[in-house]
Amino acid sequence: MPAHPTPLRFKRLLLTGAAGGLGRELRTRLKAYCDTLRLSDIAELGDAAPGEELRPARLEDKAAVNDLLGGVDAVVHLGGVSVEAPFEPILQANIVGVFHVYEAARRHGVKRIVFASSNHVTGFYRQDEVIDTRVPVRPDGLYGLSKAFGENLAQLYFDRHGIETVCVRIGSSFAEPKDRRMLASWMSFDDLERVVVSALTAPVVGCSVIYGISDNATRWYDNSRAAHIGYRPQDSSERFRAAVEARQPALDRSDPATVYQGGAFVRTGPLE
Ligand code: 15L
Repeated sequence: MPAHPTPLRFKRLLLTGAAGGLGRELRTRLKAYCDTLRLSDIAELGDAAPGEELRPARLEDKAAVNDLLGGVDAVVHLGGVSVEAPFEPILQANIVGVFHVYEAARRHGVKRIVFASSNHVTGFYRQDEVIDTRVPVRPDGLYGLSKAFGENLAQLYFDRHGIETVCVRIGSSFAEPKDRRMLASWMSFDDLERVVVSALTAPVVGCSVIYGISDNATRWYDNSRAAHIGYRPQDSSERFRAAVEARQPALDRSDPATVYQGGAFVRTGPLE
């Protein structure tokens, strides 16, 4: 039963990063919204289920990415490096790679992209601040910076070429929150599906930014400027609170990971 009730079906959707943690979740869920789901990754994708097309591709390979977008109606772009890492792999997958995706979209006339951005675009805001989707970026590392580049690229391709994007600054999307920080940043997999399908199907999005979190009692993000996307989270981290707090009773307030929204990302290197 799809978590998002939409009458819209796509002929062919492309999901990049389909072998990753969130890609595997969306692989099973997005099939309900399209006739054909094209899946891409550099990691093993297994066998194609009915209605799936497997297209392994490296994002830094311009020709391969160009082929990948042929004949698709919309793209859910999760592909790339998803944690802090040295500059070279981030440069190739997240900067060169995202450019190839938008160039291919332009050439093939693809008009809607859901870009998996990250809370780490604004990770250096403090945990005692609630920010909306229009504050200046404050990346907490090279990974967050590369996602900020992707968001800016999305804006350029909307302004120049009319390609619409919803940049989803994903919080922490796991089966359950792993620590106290994630009580604020957590997004359930059902809510992940809801935000992605809302972003794919909202009639007019231009280039929008939305934070991808559940309806958590504690949160640092205000999505009111993204209400046009129609994302209505149905889950909350609250039911995990007691267990998480019991597991992590004391917080070290001198630790930057406790002070800043990006958590441990604010102190992970290497910035080389
Ligand atoms: C991210 O952007 C990562 O891809 C994910 O692995 C989590 O660490 C998440 O942020 C987070 O901030 O919890």
